[in-house]
Amino acid sequence: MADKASDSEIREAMKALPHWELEGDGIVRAFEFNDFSAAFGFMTRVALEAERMNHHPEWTNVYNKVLIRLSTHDAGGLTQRDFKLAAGIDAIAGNA
Ligand code: H2B
Repeated sequence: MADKASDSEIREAMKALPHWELEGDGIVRAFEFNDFSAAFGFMTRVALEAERMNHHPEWTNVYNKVLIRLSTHDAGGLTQRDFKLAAGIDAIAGNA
C-alpha cells in the first residue's frame, strides 16, 4: 500500500499541479468542454489511464463539465499515486 504523503511532500507535489486544488484529504480539478461528447471522450481516456495505473478518480459529469477528485482510499489520504494520476490527467486534457 502506498504511504500517505507528508504536508511538505504535498506542498512540493502541488507546485507541479497548478490547476489542482487541495480539498480535505484530496485534490480537485474542474474541466469544461465544448459539449458532452468532448467531456465523455476525455473521461474515456482518463478511465483507461486510471485502469492502467490501477488508481481511480472520484468524479462527476454534468453535460460538458467534469469534476475530478483524487485521493487514495487505501491510505486514507493523498499519496504519490494521486499526483501521478493528476499529471496524467493534465496531459490528457492538454491534448484534448
Ligand atoms: N483508487 C484510488 N483512488 N484509491 C485507492 O485506494 C485504490 C484505487 N485502490 N483503485 C485500488 C484501486 C485497490 O482497491 C485495488 C484492490 O488495487
